[in-house]
Amino acid sequence: MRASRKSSKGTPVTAAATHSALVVAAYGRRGLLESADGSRIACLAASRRLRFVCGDRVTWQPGADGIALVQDIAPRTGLLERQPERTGAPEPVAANLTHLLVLLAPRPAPDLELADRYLAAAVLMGAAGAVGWNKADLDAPPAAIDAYARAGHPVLRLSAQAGTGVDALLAWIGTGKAVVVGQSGVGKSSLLNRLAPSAAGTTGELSASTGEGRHTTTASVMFRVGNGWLADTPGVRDFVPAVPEPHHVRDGFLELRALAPGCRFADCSHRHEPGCRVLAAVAAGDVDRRRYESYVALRRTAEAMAGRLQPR
Ligand SMILES: Nc1nc2c(ncn2[C@@H]2O[C@H](COP(=O)(O)OP(=O)(O)O)[C@@H](O)[C@H]2O)c(=O)[nH]1
Ligand SMILES: [Mg+2]
Ligand SMILES: [Zn+2]
Repeated sequence: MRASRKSSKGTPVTAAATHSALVVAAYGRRGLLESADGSRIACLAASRRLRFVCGDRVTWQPGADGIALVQDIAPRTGLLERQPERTGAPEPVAANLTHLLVLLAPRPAPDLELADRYLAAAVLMGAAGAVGWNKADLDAPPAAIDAYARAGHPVLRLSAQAGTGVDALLAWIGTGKAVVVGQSGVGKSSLLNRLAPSAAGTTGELSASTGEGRHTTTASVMFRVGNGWLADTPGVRDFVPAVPEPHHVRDGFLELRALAPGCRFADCSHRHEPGCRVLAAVAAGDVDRRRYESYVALRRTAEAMAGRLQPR
């Protein structure tokens, strides 16, 4: 696995061959890589500051014991990042995403504010966002879900158990890279297992490569589904998208973004300004009030965090 090349000064140098691959599982500094030919190899970050996530394109060199040492991460697009409340640095969740599916179900009781925050993250990273109503075999979606379709986020009725809606989901993902997010217990992993027959085996593969079992519930894993990819993530109780400035939150809500050009002030926060087109639409019932209140709450959260995180 060694290749010779000439340095710029013409001196022959020998260096370990560098390969490129896609990160298909990540747990801390460890994970799994998949090459273009479909082969997989366990990997480890070559340095402490390197933090790869599912969907990352990386370069690696062979290390000891057949482990791939990840040297570098290619520039990312479509990065899903959460802002932890206590530390300053945003945490990457998955990279190079084109699609984000928020999964909801009759059980556990749907947390719509959480769904709003994930969809805002999707819009802000330039990815398409949809709502999946899983366990449709148990119950139809509540009326509140209609607000998503009206805002411009498709709503897919799914049953990971019965296989309902699977074709529509694959058609939506197309050749893209998607991530499924949501509360614990809504059926994210069940959906992955339904779409990617190899999914069930991979947690074992990951355990074997690291000699640990406990991370199988906290790792993110990604699989080929149809003509694209789908990443599974651990369930969360809370999520705040990382934004450069609190006012960016405004651009994460499709229906508000569409109305904003009608506001009197270009930097309207849609909360108290005169001549606000959004406030008028909320009052008239043209914008879903619950979604609007989610926006106000997320903006307030982002403002509070920015105040705490930035030294004055
Ligand atoms: N009735 C029904 N149960 C489901 C469906 N999908 C998942 N479940 C169940 O919901 C529970 C949680 O599923 P899981 O995939 O672990 O959820 P996750 O935490 O989001 O990954 C399991 O008991 C599944 O069997 C579904 O479509 N219908
Ligand atoms: Mg799961
Ligand atoms: Zn406004």
